[in-house]
Amino acid sequence: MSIKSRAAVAFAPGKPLEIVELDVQAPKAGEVLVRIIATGVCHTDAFTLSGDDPEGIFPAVLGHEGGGIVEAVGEGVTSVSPGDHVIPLYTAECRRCKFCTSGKTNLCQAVRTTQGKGLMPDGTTRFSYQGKPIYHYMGTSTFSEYTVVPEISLAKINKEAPLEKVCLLGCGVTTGIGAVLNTAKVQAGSTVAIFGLGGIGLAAIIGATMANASRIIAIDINPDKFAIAEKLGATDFVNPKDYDKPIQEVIVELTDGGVDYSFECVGNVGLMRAALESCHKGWGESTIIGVAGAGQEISTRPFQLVTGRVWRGSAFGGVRGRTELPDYVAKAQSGEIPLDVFITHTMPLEDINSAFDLMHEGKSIRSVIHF
Ligand code: NAD
Ligand code: AHE
Ligand code: ZN
Repeated sequence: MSIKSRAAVAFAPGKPLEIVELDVQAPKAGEVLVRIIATGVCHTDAFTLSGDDPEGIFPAVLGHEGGGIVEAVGEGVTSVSPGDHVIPLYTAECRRCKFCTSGKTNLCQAVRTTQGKGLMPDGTTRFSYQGKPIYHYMGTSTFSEYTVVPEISLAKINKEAPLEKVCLLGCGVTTGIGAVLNTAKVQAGSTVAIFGLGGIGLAAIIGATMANASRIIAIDINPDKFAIAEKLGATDFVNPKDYDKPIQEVIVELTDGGVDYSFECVGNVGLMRAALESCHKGWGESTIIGVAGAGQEISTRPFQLVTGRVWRGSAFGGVRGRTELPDYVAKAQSGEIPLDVFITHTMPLEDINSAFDLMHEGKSIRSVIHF
């Protein structure tokens, strides 16, 4: 048995999404059918659509920043029931695999292999169009009115929380805050530099204010982003285009030797180097959040690390979604995590391609798509 679902499908890399009516099969054992109420559009969706993602597979239903309501559950599903409000997780949390039980990482691997191939854990897809399979994306595929995800890829959240806002906790906002609090574990009184002021970088500013950083340096080549950065707590604003020397030299001079922590929130390997080299000798730590395309590599002089700087990376802010997202939702409800600031545009699914245009033009922070 299958149901019909309006969806924005990426039929090929570099082409606009097409709105079509898909067939969505009923959830199998351990799976859940979710009616998506709203979804944000993250730069990673654009990255995969561009063809730069080594794991990009087409045709697929992209989208990984959604909020929805459980419509039906497959055999054996116990942690959610129809009517529950949920946020789909691209980083599952099975609580049983070697990764989950290590206590050292949020990178559950229970469904990661099939997820990376655009498939459900049994190796098949639940989406089809005109009888041909359409692939899943990041285990979430939130650009569809109905999606099917593994039970372990759902965070059950408070029904009172507005799904058209807390959907942003499915990726961008959680990633930025979590990278500061969970991955870097920024200490009170520290100096912080944030490279890139999109949804991720702005959320990292919120994380840095939560951590009581003393100085938060916001860096972007688009000065239009500085006003929101200031509203969220940034103390200094730097546009690399205003200088004729490498940006790391500017930051080192500004901070008497470099910052305690830096975050790369763009996906530019040259900027990743600059972010590392902006860190203070002896202890500065740089966290890579941005995603770079196939074939790209980072480099620096090993002396940078020999002399005490540390390079880290962060996926979904190191957050274990089923366990930790309910608390992020509560913080959004109380206003401690301000979500409205991020939502610069809202639009129906039919206009989703304009969300990508706005992102590329630097005019949006987050567009939220309503179904
Ligand atoms: P975005 O497009 O909204 O923002 C990117 C910002 O970077 C823009 O403000 C842009 O002006 C700025 N920028 C571009 N080039 C720059 C440069 N050379 N110097 C300074 N600023 C520059 O993107 P986003 O949604 O915030 O995502 C940012 C990155 O994070 C992307 O690479 C995305 O794929 C990645 N991401 C990673 C994770 C993770 O878990 N690791 C999660 C979400 C997003
Ligand atoms: N598929 C790409 C990498 C993409 C990537 O790094 N994804 C991040 C999340 S970005 C969310 O907007 C991530 O969590 N990665 C960990 C994981 O397990 O995918 C590639 O290079 O192959
Ligand atoms: Zn994302």
